[in-house]
Amino acid sequence: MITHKWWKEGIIYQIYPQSFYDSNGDGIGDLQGIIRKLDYIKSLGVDIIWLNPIYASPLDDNGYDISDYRAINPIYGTMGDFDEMLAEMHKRGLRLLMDLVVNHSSDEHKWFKESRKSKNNPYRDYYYWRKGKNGGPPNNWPAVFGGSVWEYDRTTSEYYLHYFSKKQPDLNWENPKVRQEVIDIIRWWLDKGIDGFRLDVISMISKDLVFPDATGENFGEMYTRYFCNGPRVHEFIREVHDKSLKDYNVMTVGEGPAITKEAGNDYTGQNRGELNMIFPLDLMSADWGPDGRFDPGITDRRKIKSFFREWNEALGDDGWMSVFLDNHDSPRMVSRFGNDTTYRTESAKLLLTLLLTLRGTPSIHYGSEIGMTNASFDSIDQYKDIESLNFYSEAIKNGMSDHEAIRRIQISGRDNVRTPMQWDDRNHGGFTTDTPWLESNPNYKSINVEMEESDDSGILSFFRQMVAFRKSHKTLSYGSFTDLDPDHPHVFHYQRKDADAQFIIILNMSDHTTSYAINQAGAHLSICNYTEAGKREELRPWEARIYLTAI
Ligand code: TEU
Ligand code: CA
Repeated sequence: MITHKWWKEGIIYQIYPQSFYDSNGDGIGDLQGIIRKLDYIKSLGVDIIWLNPIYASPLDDNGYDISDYRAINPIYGTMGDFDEMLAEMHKRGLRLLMDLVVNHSSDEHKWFKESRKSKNNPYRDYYYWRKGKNGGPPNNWPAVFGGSVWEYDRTTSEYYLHYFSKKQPDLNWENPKVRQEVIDIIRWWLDKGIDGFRLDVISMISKDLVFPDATGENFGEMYTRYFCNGPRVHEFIREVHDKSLKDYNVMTVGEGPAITKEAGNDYTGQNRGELNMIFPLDLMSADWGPDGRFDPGITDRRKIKSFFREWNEALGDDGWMSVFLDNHDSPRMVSRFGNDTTYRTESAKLLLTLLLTLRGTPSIHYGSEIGMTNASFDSIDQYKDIESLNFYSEAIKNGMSDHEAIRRIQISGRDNVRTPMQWDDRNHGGFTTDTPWLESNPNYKSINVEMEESDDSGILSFFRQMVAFRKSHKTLSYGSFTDLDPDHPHVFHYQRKDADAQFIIILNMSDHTTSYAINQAGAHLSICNYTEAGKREELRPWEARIYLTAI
C-alpha cells in the first residue's frame, strides 16, 4: 500500500528569480517582484514554489555558486524581503522549496578564500586539493562546463577539484566539519520556516578518492562511472537527514545526474532515511549525442514513454519521483517535445495533460503554463549562460562555424528557458521597465499572461483546469500507471487506476491526424484539448483526451 503524503499530492511551480518579475526597474527579477505575483501563482492552483538559488553569489553560474549560505543576494532584495515573501506565501497556503547547492560553493566563499591560502589553513580540507601528475592535472576528467575538473592554484602549487566551473570548487564531504556546516545551514533555513529543499547534484557529493583516469568513454558514461553515486553518498545523505531533516515536516527533492532507475529507491525508498523524491534526469538528456548537450538529436516518442514506464516500475510503491518536462537547465517543453509553431496551443496543452496525469509530483517551470517557447537568439552576444558561452568559444576554437555553434545553442542552451516571464505586451513583456538582464523572447507580443487571462480556451485556462482536475482526483496522484501501447511510434495511451477510479489518457504526439482504436465502452470523455467534438476513433494533431470510467 502506498503511503499518502502532502508532497506526493502537491504541484510544484518553479521560479527562476532573475526572470520572474522586476519590481524596482533594474532589469533583474527580485523577491518583491515574486510577492506581487503570488496571487497569480495561487490562482493557478499549484501549491509548492521552488525557487532557484537566491543566496549571495558572484553569479558565475547564476547562483549555483554560493558565497554565503545565510545571505540573500542584494540584487534580489534583503533578508527582510525574504521573510516577507515567505510569510506572504504561507498566508496563501503556498509552500517554499529552496535550492541547496552543497556539492560545491563559490570560490568567493570565505571557506575557499581561506582554503587556498596555505596547506595548513584550518579550511584547507574543506575542498579537494591534490598535487599534479606528469606536469599536468591529477587526472583527465573533463569539467561539465569545459576544461579540466582540476584548476591549478599558484599560491600552494596544487590543484583543486571543480566538477563545474573553476569558480565552483567541490566541497570535501569526507571532512566531518563540512558535513556539520551543511547540517547547520539546513537547520538554519528550516528554523526560518521554509518547507523543504531541492538538493542540487546530490549524486555527486561523494568522490572516488583514487580519482582514476577515465578511459575511452563518452561524456555520459564518464559521468555515470566516475562523477556520481560515489562510495559514501548514501551514508552522507543519511547523516544529513538524521541530524536535520528528520526533525521537520518538510520535503526534499534530490537532483543529480546518473541516478539510475535501479538506484532510485536507494535515495528515496521510504525506509532509507534519505530523500523524499528525486528528479530523474535521463529524459532531459535523451536526445543528447555522444558529445552531450550541444550534440542534440531528436527524442524518439517511444523513449519518453519508456522513461515513465520504467521509472514507475523501478520505484513501485516504495520510492517517489518528481515529474517534469522542462526546468532551468533544459529547453522549453513545447519547443522540445511539442510543435512551437503550427500547433503551439494544441501541443502545449497536450504536454500539460501528460505532466498532470503522470504518477509523481509534477513540477512546472514558470512560463510553460502559457506555452512560452525557446529563445532562439541569433547572436552569441545575446546569450548569458556560462555553459553556452564556454561551449561556443571551445567550438569556434576547434573550427566549428558560428552558424553551427549558434544552431546547437538555439536547440539546447539553458538561456532558452531563462528568458523573462511574459506578463503582457508592453516592452519586455511587462517584466521590467529597464533593459532585462537577458533579452525577452520577442514573441511576448503574442504570448503573454494578460492575453491568456482573457482567453477561455487558451493554454493558461487549460492548465488551471488540469491542475484542478488532478487535485480533485487522488487517483491521479497515487493510482497505478500502466502503459497500454508501448510500441506505437507517437500515440501515448496509458491508464491510471486505483480502487476509486480508472482514467484512460490518450495523447497524439504528432502533427498528423491518426486513426486510433479506442475500446473504452462506457468511458466518459472528461477532458479534451480541442473545443469542438472530434471523431471517436480519430485523433487530431496533438489531441489529448482523458476518459474516466467509474469502478
Ligand atoms: O545541474 C546539474 C546537472 O545535472 C548538470 O548536468 C546540468 O544539467 C548542466 O546543465 C549540464 O549540462 C545543476 C543545476 O540545475 C544547474 O543549473 C547547475 O549549473 C549545476 O547543477 C551546478 O550547480
Ligand atoms: Ca529588480
